[in-house]
Amino acid sequence: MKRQIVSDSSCDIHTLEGASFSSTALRILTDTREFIDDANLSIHELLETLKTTNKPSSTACPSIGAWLQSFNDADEVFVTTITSALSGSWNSAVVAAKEYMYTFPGRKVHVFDSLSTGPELVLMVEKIRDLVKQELPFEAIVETIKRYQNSLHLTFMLSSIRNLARNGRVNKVEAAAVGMLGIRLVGKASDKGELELLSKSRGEKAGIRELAKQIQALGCSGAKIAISHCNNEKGVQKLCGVLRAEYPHCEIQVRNTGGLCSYYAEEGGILVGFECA
Ligand code: X90
Repeated sequence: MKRQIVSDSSCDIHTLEGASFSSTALRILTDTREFIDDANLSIHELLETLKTTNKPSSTACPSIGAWLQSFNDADEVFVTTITSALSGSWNSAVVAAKEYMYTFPGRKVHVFDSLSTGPELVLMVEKIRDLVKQELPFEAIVETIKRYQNSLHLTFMLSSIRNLARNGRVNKVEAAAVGMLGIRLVGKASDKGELELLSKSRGEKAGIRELAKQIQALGCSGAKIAISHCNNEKGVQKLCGVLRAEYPHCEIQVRNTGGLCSYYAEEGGILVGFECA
């Protein structure tokens, strides 16, 4: 029996060691170009292109056809998507799943709405991989992941929410913070899968401190933390210093944001997914 783990490209990874994994690309559209968020995308080129234009840009979720292809002819498919509160990705995947099961009776697809993005998706797909390795039945995996999801949080620190605001992904109060120079916005993915602002800090140092504080306040268990950042090695280093002191036995993964998260988190943005007790 063939099993496939699939996520949309908001999860920042294109391969998953020890699993048959596929990432389904979202797209980033500028006035002159279309960037496909796959393994070939140069994040540098994407960010440079965005810097040189003041014209509107946007993103697009995977098509039903793209999802169907990524299911890779498997008998059982576990799909994770970016929050359905901010993207049509989940909806598109659900339609694809229905079509797939109709076309191939007996095959199974479950689509998890992460209510989050980036590193929280990484934690989810890695947990699915572990359960697949244990050869648990399909339904048991689905139930275990639903419970696991309840123990996860995503926090972030952003220096700009220009792209979120211009694409209508933040509310008016939050959009008012656009263009505040030197301000770091710290927030989390809400229970509904929306962007929730928790505080504004003056400067990077205070922002990182605040981010670490929120991670602790939300009940981080200190077992496993996944971090994605958009060109902010320095900030991540500082954050890891604080986290390692607080959680000496924690597994901390650090990676760069992929195309979709780089577009919305923007230069300097840090996303942190973690398990809670
Ligand atoms: O369908 C599409 O075009 C994709 C739209 C995605 C919009 C939101 C992306 C957020 C990326 C920004 C900071 C973390 C926010 C977490 C809220 C759940 C990352």
